[in-house]
Amino acid sequence: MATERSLILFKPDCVQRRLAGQLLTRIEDKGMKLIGMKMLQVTEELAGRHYAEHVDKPFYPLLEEFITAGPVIALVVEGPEAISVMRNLMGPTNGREAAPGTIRGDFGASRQMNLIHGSDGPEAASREIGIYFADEELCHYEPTLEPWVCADDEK
Ligand code: 3AN
Repeated sequence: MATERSLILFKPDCVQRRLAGQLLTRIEDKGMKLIGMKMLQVTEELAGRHYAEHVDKPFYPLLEEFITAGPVIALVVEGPEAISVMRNLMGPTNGREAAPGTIRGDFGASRQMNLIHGSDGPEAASREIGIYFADEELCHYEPTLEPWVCADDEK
C-alpha cells in the first residue's frame, strides 16, 4: 500500500464562509497526517499553473476569477492512499451530486463553489505540491498516536 501525498486547497468560498476549521477537523479525524499548511492569495499566474489542464476551456475565465477572488489555505496531507482517501472524503466535483457525509455533500450545492481541491493522482500531487510548497516548508515527523491510527502493514 503506497504512502501518498495530496495537495489540498481550501478554496476562497471555504475561507469566506469560515468553514476552514470544520474541514480541517474532518481531515484530521480521518487520520491524515498534515505535513504542510499556509494561507495565500492565488494570483492569475499561479491559477494558470495550477489549472494548466483547464486554461483553454471555455469555463476557465470564471474559474480563474473564483480561485483568485480571496485567500486560500493550502495543505499537504500524507497517508496510505492519501489521494483517493481525500477524494472520497471530499466527494465529487459537483456539490449537487456529492453524497451526504462528504465535505462537498454536506457543505455546498455548487460545482464551482465546491470548497476544496484535492490532487487527482500521484503525478498531479507531485506537480501541485511543487507549485505551492518548497521542500523545506514540508514537515517530517512521526505523530505519537500513529501506531493507533494505522497498522504497520498498511503503510
Ligand atoms: P476538482 O475540483 O474536483 O478537482 P476539476 O479539477 O476537474 O475538479 O475542476 C476544477 C474546477 O473547474 C471545478 N471546481 C469547476 O469550478 C471547474 N470546472 C470543471 N469542469 C467544469 C465544467 N465542465 N464546466 C464548468 N466548470 C468546470
